[in-house]
Amino acid sequence: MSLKTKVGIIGGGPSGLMLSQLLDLRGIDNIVLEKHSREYVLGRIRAGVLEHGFAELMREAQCGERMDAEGEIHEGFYIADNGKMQRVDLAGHTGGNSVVVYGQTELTRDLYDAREKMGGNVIHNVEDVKLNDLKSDAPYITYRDGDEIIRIDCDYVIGADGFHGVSRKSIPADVLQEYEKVYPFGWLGVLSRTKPVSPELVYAKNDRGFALCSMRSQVLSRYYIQVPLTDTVEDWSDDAFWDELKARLPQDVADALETGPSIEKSIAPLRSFVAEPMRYGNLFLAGDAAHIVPPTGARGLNSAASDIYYLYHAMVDHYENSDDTGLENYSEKALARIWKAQRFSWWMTSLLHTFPESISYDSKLQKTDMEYLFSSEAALTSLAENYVGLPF
Ligand code: FAS
Ligand code: PHB
Repeated sequence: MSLKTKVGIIGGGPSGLMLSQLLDLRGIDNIVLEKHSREYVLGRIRAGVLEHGFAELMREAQCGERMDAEGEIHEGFYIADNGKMQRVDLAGHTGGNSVVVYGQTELTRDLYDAREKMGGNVIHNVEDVKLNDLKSDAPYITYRDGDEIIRIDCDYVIGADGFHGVSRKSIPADVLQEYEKVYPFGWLGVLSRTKPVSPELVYAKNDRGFALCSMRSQVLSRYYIQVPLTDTVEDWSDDAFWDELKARLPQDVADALETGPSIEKSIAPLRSFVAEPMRYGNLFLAGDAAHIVPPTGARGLNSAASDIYYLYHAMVDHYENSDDTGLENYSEKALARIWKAQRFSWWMTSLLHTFPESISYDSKLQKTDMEYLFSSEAALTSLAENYVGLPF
């Protein structure tokens, strides 16, 4: 069987769904191919903080209603340095900008609901997706549905299939340039139906290791602790997790911590990764398919937002105005903002984590970086403008 569409989108995560919704609203036909079921995709616990730009994109995609009703506006967060708590005033340092605390799971649910309401074409449980004739004017995608091979002819293919997807790997090795940095630790994350310990996020630097106190709502908390790469989830009982988290927090915060059974517990390794270029012929990479950051700066999902914003406007200019400037400039423009998010995520990670093999000189630099941050309005402004999101 064969299908035809203007834009073939591989990946039904936030990147693919957001682009599909925005294009459909402008009458640009598209099909989304997703490897897993909707339930599986919604079962993944990931990001929790949305930049101003991402929230605006959700509203433009007519998916922002629940986010605006249930999400929390945060105008600051805390950094605890071995017990000393200091607040980063995001609004004060960015002329009033803020972030929205709203889980990726919920925003992905909103995007799926919006796709369904518009009769969007999202095909789940696809197998053996292959990208073909990407350098031609008539690229096509094939995938297997049971014993049948389905062909989708399209003008453009969007690779929004995440770090482990097939799209990036469809770019020839002699064309693709990959940049990677792997960190010597991971994050053990716990979700619990407990009241968040603080009204704003707490990023804790501690000689025992980094910890983060976040939330999904006033009754759903999200906590992380830095762990060695050799640790497994089985090594950490709930009690052991809560004890270690308390040991890394300022005493008054630890004393206020409400513990409870974990309803999700997982370990994510930390890496920085960028693939260049983000375009090959009529294939455009977006989101985690092209770049990954350590979650310390809450840039992961938010980096996908600017890719989608650029691609959306480029496709509209192509189909409505026969103007391909946006498509031709996409990779360069997206990468310019991606690398700034990479820098910020690396810097936040370097500032706040304990590096097991760190030499004493680097430990002194880390201490100095923290002292400089809270002694300089310019340094705090730099942190704040990156955290709320640099302009698209
Ligand atoms: P995604 O990976 O979300 O979606 C890609 C989709 O493509 C998936 O649904 C996958 O099933 C599908 N797919 C893959 N291969 C396919 C194929 N061959 N055919 C069809 N479909 C295919 N970011 C933050 O900002 N803060 C965080 O705290 C944070 N925590 C994270 C924790 C973990 C464990 C992980 C893995 C990521 C985390 N991130 C975080 C980053 C994360 O939120 C990503 O930035 C976000 O999911 C990117 O969205 P997509 O680009 O849509 O990629
Ligand atoms: C989260 O709530 O999952 C979260 C928040 C901020 C981060 C990373 C993760 O920097």
